[in-house]
Amino acid sequence: MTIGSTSAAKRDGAAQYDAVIIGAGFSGMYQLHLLRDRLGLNARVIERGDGVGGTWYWNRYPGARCDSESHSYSYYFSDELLKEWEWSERYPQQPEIVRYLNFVADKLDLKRDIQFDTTVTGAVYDEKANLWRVSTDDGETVSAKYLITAVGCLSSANVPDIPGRDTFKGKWYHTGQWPHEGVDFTGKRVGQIGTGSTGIQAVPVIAETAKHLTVFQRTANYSIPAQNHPLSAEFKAWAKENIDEIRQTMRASTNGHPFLINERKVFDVSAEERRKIYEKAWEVGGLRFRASFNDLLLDKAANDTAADFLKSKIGEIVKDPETAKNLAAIDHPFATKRPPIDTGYFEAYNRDNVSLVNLRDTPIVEITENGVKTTDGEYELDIIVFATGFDAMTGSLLKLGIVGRDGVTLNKAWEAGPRTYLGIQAAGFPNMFTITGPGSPSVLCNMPVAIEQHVEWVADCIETMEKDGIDRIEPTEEAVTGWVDHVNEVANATLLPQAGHSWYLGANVPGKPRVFMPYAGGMARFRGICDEVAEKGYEGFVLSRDKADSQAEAVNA
Ligand code: N01
Repeated sequence: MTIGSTSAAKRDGAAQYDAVIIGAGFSGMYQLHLLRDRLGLNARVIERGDGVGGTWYWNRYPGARCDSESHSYSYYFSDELLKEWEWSERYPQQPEIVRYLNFVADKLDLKRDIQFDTTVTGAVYDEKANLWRVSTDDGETVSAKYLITAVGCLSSANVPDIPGRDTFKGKWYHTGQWPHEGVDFTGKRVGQIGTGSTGIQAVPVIAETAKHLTVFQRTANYSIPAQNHPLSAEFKAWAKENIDEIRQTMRASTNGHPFLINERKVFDVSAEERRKIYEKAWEVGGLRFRASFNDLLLDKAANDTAADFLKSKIGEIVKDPETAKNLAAIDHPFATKRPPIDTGYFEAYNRDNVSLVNLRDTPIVEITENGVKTTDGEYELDIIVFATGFDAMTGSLLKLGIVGRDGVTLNKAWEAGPRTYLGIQAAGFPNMFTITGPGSPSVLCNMPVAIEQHVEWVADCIETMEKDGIDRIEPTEEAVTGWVDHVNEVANATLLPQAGHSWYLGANVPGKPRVFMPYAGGMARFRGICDEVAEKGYEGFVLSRDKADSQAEAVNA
């Protein structure tokens, strides 16, 4: 295979590509662009949906909106794209993000190399041929030297297996598999299970048209107002004139957002000063609240001050004391679960047609044909909305049917939890790259920033391999073990593992191994580590060439 090939070769009747990319969201689209348009490789994207967007293609639930500020929720690799596109609001709604991704796909002419409406059913490494054989639900099998999984961290819906679910006579929906034609709640009795970021966005919108909305809350949650608003002409002009500065800030920041975490510590200031800082941060809104102090995730006593402030806000907003008490009965430190941001969430409970059920006091017993039954009685419903999250970070990868060297499945290799080096590769799966995989900053970061870093690193790595005639790359077991230890170590230095029921730990899916999955050491630090690994000739990886007798020869082990 040579750099510069433009069309798939046919081998044994099957198409052979240089690279197969699974998923056409932010990651897959950019990976295609780099491999095809920068490296001249012949790459194919396989996508389950019938359009681009990935997570945003599926998550069309009422109120779906990005929690990252729009001017930072964009590809920053191209000034041209940044200058041409215009966001309308501080936090873009789902349809606007899908429009943006279509704009990029059209501008870069990506769709001609994306196979839509196709689900990958298996990806098996053929060691002899050093090829990945990728099969799909249309009966086709294609081959590629490189396999890039760009399936997103939050794509595999978690629909809890509550007894009786299938007996329900009304309709039920999961927010992550929302019908494209929408759902009409007018005059309906709706039950929503789940109060994470998604549920908190959905409640106020569903409440607008439903006859009654019953929210079933298992874990009470903090939420900060988004303070969303249309973007002014001045702001739009500022964002276009300051692309370099915004890019630099996002790259220097811990979480890839366009603002830095304040250097001060919580107890550096008086209680009165702190209150003023929190009040101001509440008014500014969104994830910037977390940036008020630099020790909120490091010191429990410091965290308590933010937690108490946010709980007191619930008491100020929600009129019914019992509802306010249940909403504020939060059992984990602030931001140890992904902090939701909202538009009118707590206010929605002041409506006559919204009520809260605290599942900690009265757990769900079953779903009946009429609705949801808790230990306290039956709630009759026409529609149930499962805002119950995802089998995050690993769920979508493990569904792909990946089989590596010696017939070892990814499911087997990760049965005690995901094991990667830099979140990019797993030992025993040569030439398979994962974008924002477990062990990378991913979901602790503004996703496009994490995605661009991974995609560019992978493209640079493949370019080096092609130029140097390298046939395969995979990490050593030792490097993987070292990285897994490091991921745990940096997580344990924070309060993050203290939210024992968090999806960061896989705790939301019954039977899933409890392992802290994202890299909590910060995006800027992670970028530095990845760059250093590459500069040192891909330290921790084995790069090898095929010898004439087909025994692989290691070039850097
Ligand atoms: O999912 P979640 P999500 N019985 O897992 C409850 C991103 N996101 O879709 O906490 C009863 O956070 C569960 O309760 P508990 C963001 O990264 C981004 O809301 O497990 N309840 C919880 O309340 C976010 O973190 C944006 O006790 C059950 C809820 O369901 C991630 O997606 C917008 C249950 C699930 O919360 C996931 O958020 C939205 C059961 N059997 C989301 N099972 C934007 O930026 C689960 N729950 C736009």
